[in-house]
Amino acid sequence: MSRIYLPWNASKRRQREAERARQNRVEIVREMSWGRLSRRDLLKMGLLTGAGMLAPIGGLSPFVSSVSAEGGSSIPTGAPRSPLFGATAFSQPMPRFDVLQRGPLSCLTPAPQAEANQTLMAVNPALGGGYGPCEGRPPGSVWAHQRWDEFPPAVCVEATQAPATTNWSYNPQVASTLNSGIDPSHGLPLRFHPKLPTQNPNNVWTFNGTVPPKLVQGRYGEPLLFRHHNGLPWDVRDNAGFGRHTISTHEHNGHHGAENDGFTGAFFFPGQFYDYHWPIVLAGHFSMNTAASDRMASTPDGSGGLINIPGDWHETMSTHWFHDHMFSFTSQNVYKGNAAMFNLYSGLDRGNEEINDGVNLRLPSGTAKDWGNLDYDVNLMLADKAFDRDGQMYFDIFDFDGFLGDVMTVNLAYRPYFEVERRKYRFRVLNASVSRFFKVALANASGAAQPIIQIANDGNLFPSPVTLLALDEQGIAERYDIVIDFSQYRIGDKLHLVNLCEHQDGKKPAADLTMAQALSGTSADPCVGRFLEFRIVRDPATPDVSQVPAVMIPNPDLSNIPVARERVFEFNRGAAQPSSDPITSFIGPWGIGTDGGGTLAADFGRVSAAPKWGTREVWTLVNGGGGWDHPIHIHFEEGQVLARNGSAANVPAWEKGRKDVYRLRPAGSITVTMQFRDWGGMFMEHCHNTVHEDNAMLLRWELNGGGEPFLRPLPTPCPTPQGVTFEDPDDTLPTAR
Ligand SMILES: [Cu+2]
Repeated sequence: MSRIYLPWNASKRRQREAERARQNRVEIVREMSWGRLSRRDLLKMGLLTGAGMLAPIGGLSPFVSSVSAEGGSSIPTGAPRSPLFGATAFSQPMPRFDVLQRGPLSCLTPAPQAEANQTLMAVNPALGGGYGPCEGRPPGSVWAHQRWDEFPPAVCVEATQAPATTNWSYNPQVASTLNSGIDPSHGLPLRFHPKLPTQNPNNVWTFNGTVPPKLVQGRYGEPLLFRHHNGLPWDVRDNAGFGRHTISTHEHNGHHGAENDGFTGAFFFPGQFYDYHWPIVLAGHFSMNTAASDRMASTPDGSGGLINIPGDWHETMSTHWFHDHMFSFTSQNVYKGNAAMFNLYSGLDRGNEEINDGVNLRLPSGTAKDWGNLDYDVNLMLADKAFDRDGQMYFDIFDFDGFLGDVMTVNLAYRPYFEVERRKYRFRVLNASVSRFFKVALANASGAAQPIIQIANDGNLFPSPVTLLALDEQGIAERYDIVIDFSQYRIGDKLHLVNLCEHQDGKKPAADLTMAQALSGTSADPCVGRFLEFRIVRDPATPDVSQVPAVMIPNPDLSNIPVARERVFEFNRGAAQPSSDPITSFIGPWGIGTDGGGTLAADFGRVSAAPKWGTREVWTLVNGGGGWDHPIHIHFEEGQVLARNGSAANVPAWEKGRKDVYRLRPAGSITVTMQFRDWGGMFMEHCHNTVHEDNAMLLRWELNGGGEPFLRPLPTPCPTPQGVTFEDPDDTLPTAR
C-alpha cells in the first residue's frame, strides 16, 4: 500500500480519519507559517519527536494504529487523494512558458543604483507601520552591486510576486501553432486544468500572480537588471495556511556577486523591491582570456555575428532557473509558485540553429531571430502538487523527510499534451518539486522505450551528448536538457514522457520501475506513469537544420591549478543548534558537519567555510546515512565531479560535465572540485530537498578578502520592514579558513 496517499478504495472510515489528520497537520503548518508556533514549541508540546518526526499521535497520522504492524520506527504519512473533479490525462494543451519582457533600463522608476535605494516610504500597519526603505536589499557598501560601473545594466526585466489572478498578457514568444493551439489573448485563469477549480488568490503565489511559469532570456556580455517587486499580502496570516510573504530570489547558479544571489537572510517585505544585477559573465572573466581574443568565448551580436567576451568558454552555461530562498520557508514558497526559468544564450548556445560560424553548436531552436529562438526549444517544469477537498492547493509537512504531491504537473498543467512537428526538439527539463525525484523516459504507442539524447546537466552542456533509453533519476533543482528527434515517427503518432521513479515517502526514490511496470498502472505512487503526451501533428514547414554535435563543451582544464584546500561536509540527521540567535538560526532535525565537526543546524550568521579568493578547492560531500537521498546544491561556482565513493570509475557519463547540484544518493560520497573567483560575498550550500533545507540542512560559506590571507567575516543582515540592521557573525568555525 502506498504510504504517500490513501488509495482510492480505502474505507470511508479511513478516508475520514486521514482527512481529519490532514486538517490537523494543515493547522500546524499554518501556525508555523504565521510565526505563532516554532519548531521549538512543537518539541515542547510533544508534537515533534527529537528525531524531527511528527509524533505518532492519533489525529495527526492516520496510520498510528498500524505503526507496529508496519515495522520500524518511521511514522508513515498519509492524506486523502487530491480530488480531480473529472479532469483526465492528456485533455488539455501544455502551455509554454510566459516570456518576461526585456526592456531598456529607462523603464525602471526609480532608477537602479549601486547601493540599495534607502528612500523611505510608509510601512503598512500590518508590518509594524512607520517608515522603511523602498528597496529591501541590505544597505551600504557590502551589499552594493560589485563592479556596478563596469557592468552597467543593458536590459531590465521586472516582475511582481503576487497572489493568483488571470493572465491577460501571456507572451510565449511563439505562434499558437507551436503552442498546441493556445490563444494567448483569451486570458488564462490560474488553474491546473479546465475542470479543476480556479485557485484562490492566496493558494498560489507566482511571478505576476499568473500561469504559465515565467521565462527570462539573457545573453552573455549583456548585464541584466532583474527588479523583483514583492506584491504579496501585508498580513503574514493572509497565506491560505502556507507560504511566507517575505522572499529572497536566488538565480540558481548564477555566477554573480552574493548581493544578487538571493542569500537566505537577505529577504524583503511586501511593498518593497529588490534589484538583482546579473552581469552574465563567463567564469574566469577577470583572469582568463582577459583580452577576449578567443572566438569560442563570445555572444550573439544581434545581427548574425559574434562579440568576443573575456573568460573561459568552457564555463559557458545554458539552462538556469530562479526561485525563492527565504530562510526556513523555501519549500512552501517555491511550491506555492515562486519558480521561474532563465535561459542563457552565448556564441556556442545561441538559440539559432542555422547560423554556421564554426562556434554556434546549432542546437534545435529556430531561425527567425538572431538568438533566443524558442520555436523548437521548450522549457518543461515538472512539479507534483496536492489539493484539498475544494481543489485548492495545500501544503503538508507530514514529517521532515519531505513533501510529496499526488498530482503530476508540467508547466503547472495537469498531465497535458503538446503538439510537435516531425523534427528535432530541445527540452529543458527542470525538477521543480519539493522532495520528489523523477526518472524520465520516452514511450511509443506500444510502450517501448525510445531514445533520448541528453545534452546538458544543470546549466551545462556536456563534453559530448549521451543517448539513453531512460534518463537518470533527476534530483530536485537539477536540469536535464534533452533532444528528441520526432522525424522518425509518423503524423498522428503519440509518444509519452513517462516517470519511472516511484516514491513511498519523501526520503528518497523507493524504486526505479521498468517501462512496463510504470505503464501498467499498478504503482501506488500517483505520479508514476505517463505525464506528458506528444502528438505529432505535421511536417516542419522548412527542413530541420539543427544539429547535436558530437563535441559540445569540454570541461575546463584544471590540471595545472593547485588544490589549495580540501574540505569534507557530512549531511546528517540529529543536528545540534548551538546558536540561540532568534533571527539567523533555526532548529530542525537536519544538519551538516564540517571537516569532522559536529552536525550543526542552520544559522545564516555562522561562517562554515571561507575559501580563499582566486583558488581551487576539493570538497567531499558525505551522506551520513540513514537511507535519505540529499541533492546538494553549492551556490555560485560550477563544479566537476571527481569521484563517487572515492572512485572516478563510479561517475557516469552524464555526471562528467560541470554541475551545481550533486546527488548524494542514500549512502556514499561525492567529491567535486571548484574554483572561487570573480565575485565575492556570502553564499550557501544546502540540501535541495527543500524540506530538509528548511529544517536546517543549510550552511553559509564566504568568499571575501580579495585574496588576502585572512577571513573578514561579513556582517549578517537582519531584515525588518523598517530597514535592515546588521549583526556580527554568531560564529566562525575553526576550520573555516
Ligand atoms: Cu536532504
